[in-house]
Amino acid sequence: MTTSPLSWTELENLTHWTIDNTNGPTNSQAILRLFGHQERDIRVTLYRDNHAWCPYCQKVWLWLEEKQIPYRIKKVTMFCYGEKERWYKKVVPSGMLPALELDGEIITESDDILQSLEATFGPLTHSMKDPKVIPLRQLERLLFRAWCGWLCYPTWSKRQEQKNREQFVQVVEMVEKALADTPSPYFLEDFGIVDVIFTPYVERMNASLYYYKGYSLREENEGFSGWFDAMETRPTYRGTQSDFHTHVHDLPPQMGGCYENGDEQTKINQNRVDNGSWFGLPDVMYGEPSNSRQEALQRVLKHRDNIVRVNPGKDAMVDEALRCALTTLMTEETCQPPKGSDVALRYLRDRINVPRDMSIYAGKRLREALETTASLVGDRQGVPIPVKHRRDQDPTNFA
Ligand SMILES: N[C@@H](CCC(=O)N[C@@H](CS)C(=O)NCC(=O)O)C(=O)O
Repeated sequence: MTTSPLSWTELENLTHWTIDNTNGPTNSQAILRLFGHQERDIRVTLYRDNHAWCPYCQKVWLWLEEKQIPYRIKKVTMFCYGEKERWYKKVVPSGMLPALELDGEIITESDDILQSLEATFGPLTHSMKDPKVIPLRQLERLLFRAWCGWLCYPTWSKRQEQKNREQFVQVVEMVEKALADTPSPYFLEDFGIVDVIFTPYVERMNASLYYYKGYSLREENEGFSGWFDAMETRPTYRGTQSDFHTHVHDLPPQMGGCYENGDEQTKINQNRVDNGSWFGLPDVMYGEPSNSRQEALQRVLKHRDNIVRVNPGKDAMVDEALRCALTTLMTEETCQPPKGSDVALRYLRDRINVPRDMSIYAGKRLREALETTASLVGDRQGVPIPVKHRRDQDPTNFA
């Protein structure tokens, strides 16, 4: 059945989604986290990147959320998507992220930050310097290097590509063994610091290898599979969790390039991540919350003027096409958008950022509604996502 687009007011009446950014579950929009404390109790400010792309920031972010330390968040632009804020260069002249202010002192380097935090607030189950933790930290770096060796360098022969893959898989087997060494799905007896340290890059490996190499880390390895499932039971992790689409397109400029292997499976996976369906991808396995559509709608409503303005399409056309997609999102009926709006709708589909804009299922629902609507008018794609920079994501457009 087709329907006509709802007005903005009608759409507003279809969502009452809200969360308590300050005292509620972990979320990417918060600039203050209290966990029931008073603002005067705050001793910590975390400087992290606007888009939640920086893996080292995610590590510190997760730690603070798990320990429920009251803190402020100041968001900073990464070089790859915009101008570094002048005020931040006065705080950290290199502009590097993350940084932490603890009792007035600025600390950089994520491991130093975690060590200072645990010296002040106590460890997250184990200390970074615990003899059980140190070898696992080294293993995480080994896995990171094997991943970069496979993903971030072009190969000129199938043999070299195969060798890089084998080197990565060898380290994966070491990690699988470490995970199997304890009865819990986590790295040690229970969730703790080691899981926080592994999280950012394992999440990025899962996404990037699926898309660029046709290799599904989460599905092909029992230990990783159990570990991801266990992580997804934690509201802290869910709040920082990204999706495949976001990661595979935020990594190339950050890593200096990601190289695909041209395999059939890779092509299938790429098509799936870029064009859908986004449901059933191994970037999330917990069940979809009942309010994901309402969340997606609420988040678009909040930014709708800027979303329309930055879109390369004409404002009136984008406005109507977007209302069509949102109508479909909420009513599950198709809604015919204006002629020629396929490019505009897919431009937006490709620029939803999880978790910056919304949580993972809300992002999937919105991508799906945009694609369904675009497909009614054509198969043209949006302006390609750049790989050398992501200035198309400049946060000043949404200030
Ligand atoms: N060793 C540092 C690495 C931090 C790092 O590489 N940060 C990147 C972002 S992931 C950065 O700030 N780059 C500058 C920028 O992108 O603006 C740490 O552990 O904190």
